[in-house]
Amino acid sequence: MKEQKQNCNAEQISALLKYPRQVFVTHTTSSTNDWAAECSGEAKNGSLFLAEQQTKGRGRQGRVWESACGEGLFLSVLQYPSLPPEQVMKLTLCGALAVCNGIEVLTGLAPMIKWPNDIVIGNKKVCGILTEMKVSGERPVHVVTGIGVNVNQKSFPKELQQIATSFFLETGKEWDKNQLTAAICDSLYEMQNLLEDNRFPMEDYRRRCVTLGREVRVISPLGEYPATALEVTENGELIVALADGTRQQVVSGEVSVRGLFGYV
Ligand code: BT5
Repeated sequence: MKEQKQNCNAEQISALLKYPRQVFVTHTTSSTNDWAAECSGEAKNGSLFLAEQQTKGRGRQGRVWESACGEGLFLSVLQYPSLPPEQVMKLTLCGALAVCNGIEVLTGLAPMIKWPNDIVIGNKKVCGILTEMKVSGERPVHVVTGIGVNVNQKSFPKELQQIATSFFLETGKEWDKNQLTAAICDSLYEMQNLLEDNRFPMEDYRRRCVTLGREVRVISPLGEYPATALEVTENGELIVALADGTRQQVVSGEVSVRGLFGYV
């Protein structure tokens, strides 16, 4: 029997969640990250914001996130974290690991992580995560974790064909975005509890991280240079070795991995 694609539905997501949260769903918005940030202070901690399409879906540094109607999951989680600022980087890793676990539980696929938080299957990107924060003084006022997952796309625009994949393209069938949302968000809840308890499973993150041991190109404000990725520290920074053997710590920014997304 042909499986029916499900649109996002707040009641269904609420019924599927093991750990209850407020859930808001709309058909069209500019960006679920903006919508979540606009609701900061009013919506409860952990609230979910979902749309069927985004008119201005974005990635990091103003890049566009392809957000055509219906086939992708566009989800933002609004949080008021009690973490000290130095731990906030770990929230990003937490998001990546939770998304991987959620995808694996639902689909049986084995997603991997390109540091810090792209989710890949094989050599292609299946999910991007955009963490945005409003800070007052030393503390974050809120953190919005925006998660874009390619679920039921049958094809991608030309410029993404070599770098993007979807669950449909990997498995030949359509998947329910409500079940996926619940699986990701329940895993996120469990991961964040571990993080706040200082028990974030960094070893699981490292095992999933395709960047480690690979040749990479670091793109920083100081320039672009080749290196080898060695390890991810307890705080989530990437340690790389340069050609002359010097070690360097990469905190954020861009790291292309040789062989991924057409980088050779
Ligand atoms: C990301 O940025 O990967 C973060 C994407 C976050 C999207 C979510 S959707 C819900 C929430 N609301 C938003 O407005 N955003 C978040 P970055 O690492 O900068 O990657 C962007 C690059 O990925 C683009 O320049 C393209 O090359 C590629 N790309 C764009 N759309 C894609 C897609 N659907 N699948 C795979 N790759 C894509």
